[in-house]
Amino acid sequence: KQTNHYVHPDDLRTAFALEMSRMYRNEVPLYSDLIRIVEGVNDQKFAQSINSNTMDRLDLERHGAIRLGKPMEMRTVCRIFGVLGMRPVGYYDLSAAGLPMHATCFRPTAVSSLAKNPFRIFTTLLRPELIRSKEAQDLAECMLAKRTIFSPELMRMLNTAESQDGLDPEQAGIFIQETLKTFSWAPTAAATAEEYQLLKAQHPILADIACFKTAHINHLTPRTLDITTSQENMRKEGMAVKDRIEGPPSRRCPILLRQTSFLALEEPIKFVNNSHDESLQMVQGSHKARFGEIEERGAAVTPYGRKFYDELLSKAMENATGMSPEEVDEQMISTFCSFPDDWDELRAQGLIYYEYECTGKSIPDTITSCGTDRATIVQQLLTEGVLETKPITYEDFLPFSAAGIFQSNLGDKSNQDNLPILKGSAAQDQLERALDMCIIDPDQLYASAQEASLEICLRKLGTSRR
Ligand code: OOG
Ligand code: NI
Repeated sequence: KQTNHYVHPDDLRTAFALEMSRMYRNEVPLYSDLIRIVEGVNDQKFAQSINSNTMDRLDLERHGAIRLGKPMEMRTVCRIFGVLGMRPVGYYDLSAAGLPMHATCFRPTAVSSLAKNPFRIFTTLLRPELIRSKEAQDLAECMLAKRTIFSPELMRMLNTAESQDGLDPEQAGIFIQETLKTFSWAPTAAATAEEYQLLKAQHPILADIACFKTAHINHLTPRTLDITTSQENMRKEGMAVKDRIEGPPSRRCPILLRQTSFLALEEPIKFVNNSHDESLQMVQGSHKARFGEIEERGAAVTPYGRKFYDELLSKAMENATGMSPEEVDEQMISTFCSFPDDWDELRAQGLIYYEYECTGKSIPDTITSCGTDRATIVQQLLTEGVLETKPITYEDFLPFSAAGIFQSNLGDKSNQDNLPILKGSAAQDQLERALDMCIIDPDQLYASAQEASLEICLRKLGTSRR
């Protein structure tokens, strides 16, 4: 079996992420400025904290987002990302936030792959049944039924990759270039101005999903070590920035994910003419969809920690109605006072996931494993400084933050308030049918990363399961 000339999925993903970033920098020059700002802040921040060990993956680290229109697109995208070593992790019900869609995140799952390059794509799928206007629903579905966002060459390469279980370097180059076409910007809409307006009036996201020939990437997001400074620097450069940072307030011990963005740009597009006669002049218009985002990642929280976070968030948001962005931030800080802000405390209370590391110190004679349960031994090893713990980075997303990001970038708030959208219930099974795959539970990944790190340490120390 000659498999060693195939490119490793981790390397394919890195090549893809780099090409995607290059493409987006060309398409949206403002994103180049964003990268420069974030790199400047990261270099400074990194210089101040020598023991940060995230730098190796940091300059590569990105997430992006795409919005898909039909189940078949989701299935194919799932196969494509599979070749890049990315699996669907987590279910996000966006109907809870008034959006007619649900989502998953494609990302690597193995600790070693995450360490190499944790590139993620937040991928939403339209749920036409949640659109109340029958006319808009029918139009969107009819337009989506007609489109193909994958080139024949891409489908051939995808089949090849799956049947031979890998791609050689030449095939990999073709695969990546063809995949990028699917996610590139096509400034000529696949809709007439009337169709576009009809969908947009119903919900701007509908127009964005259904009126184009590609599933354009709508943002890319580098990771910053200091989102507050990055946001200040964005403002200083005159970028139109979202009015507040989503997610938990600023803390000594960062948890989960904080995000902000520069607002989507109004970009010229052309609409097709009613007559479908190509020789007729196209109608000029504009569309707002593409933006640039930054994120600061903290520790992954346990289900118990997440419940606590969600409770505090909704409490703060309830109190925040009618407040200015600055007041909301203050409200968040005061509400989150009850969420411990000390790593040992967070760990002791079972609020976060962490991994174990051997410090290099050997086991003192006072510790014997005979007749003692593992939890006690581990506690002793921690107390004696033989083992230490480090929070595990949160690799996923937050549905309410995502909704905030969507909302800020769809433009025209007024027409969102009269949205005639049904609040649907979560439909994970429906998304899994589209994917033709089960969605992986992120908590299982964090829990097993924590457990595996302990196993490795105990084996190293020779105290494993005696
Ligand atoms: C996706 C928004 C969600 C995030 O970082 O939470 C997202 C979109 O606008 O399509 O990317
Ligand atoms: Ni994002």
